[in-house]
Amino acid sequence: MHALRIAEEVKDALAECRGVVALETTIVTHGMPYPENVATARSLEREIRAGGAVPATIAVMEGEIRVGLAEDELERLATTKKVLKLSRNDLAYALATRQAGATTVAATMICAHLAGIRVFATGGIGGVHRGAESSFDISADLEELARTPVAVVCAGAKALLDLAKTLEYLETRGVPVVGYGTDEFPAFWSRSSGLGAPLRMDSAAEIARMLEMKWALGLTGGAVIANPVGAGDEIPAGEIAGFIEQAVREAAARGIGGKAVTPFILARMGELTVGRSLRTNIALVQANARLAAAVAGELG
Ligand code: PSU
Ligand code: MN
Repeated sequence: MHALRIAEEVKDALAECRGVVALETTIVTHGMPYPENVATARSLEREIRAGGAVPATIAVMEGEIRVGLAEDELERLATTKKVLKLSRNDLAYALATRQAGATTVAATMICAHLAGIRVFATGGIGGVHRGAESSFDISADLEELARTPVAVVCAGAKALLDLAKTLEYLETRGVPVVGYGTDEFPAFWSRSSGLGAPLRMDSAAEIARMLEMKWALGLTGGAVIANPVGAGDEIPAGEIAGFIEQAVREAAARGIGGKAVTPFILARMGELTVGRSLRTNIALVQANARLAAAVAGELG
């Protein structure tokens, strides 16, 4: 396709049926401060390579979907002002108007699928926001998971969301949600949410078999592979709950809505926890990259 540019290394890996792991860029431009964001993005690529797979960091630049960003492209994206936060609704708009755009989970799934990539690692998916019954704010990530066949390895959904409603939505839309080595649905910064993981699997090979079976059956859509942050890196739920409540309250009080909500709350959490939430976010996404590489390697 005209607007899709796949890096040579990624193309070769796909042609040789080697593992490839997609990475998103909204976490870089809207999820973490500079320069930790660039350092983290590079560390994810290293983790994936160390796991025997090839990383494919995805963004929209100069009217193209780039699948596999060069080092200077990543740096440029991270330092460009006014990078769009792209989802399904505005992906074509960014391409047509040649604006720089970072891909969310939803947009990254679409681009990964166009390129033939089946596994993707991120921090935490979007979901049903607290108060969604009046705001109607439900991340497009959930619909994408229902429709596009890419497995998303994450530490659950971001804990600023209503996690119980997020799980209900995923169940309604037929998205498998797998706790990796856990019976509980992880809560991003915390290992524990108090909510059960709908499914549990304990190895990358088992996960790959489930994905192959799902897609062989013709079941559309992806899967959530929920990997709890390591015990040494987590912020226990009881310690972080108050900060989340404060950040969510401040977002509402300032009238922050739509696409701006999640970036505002993540940045505010970094301030309120004096950098601890950022360190945890970095650790969990690195662990997800490692697991994603293992799953990608097991897929036939
Ligand atoms: N994971 C992180 N940090 C992030 C995100 C995921 O650790 O910033 C991004 C993803 O791109 C996800 C988005 O799709 O947050 C969710 O945004 P929203 O709630 O507006 O749908
Ligand atoms: Mn939203």
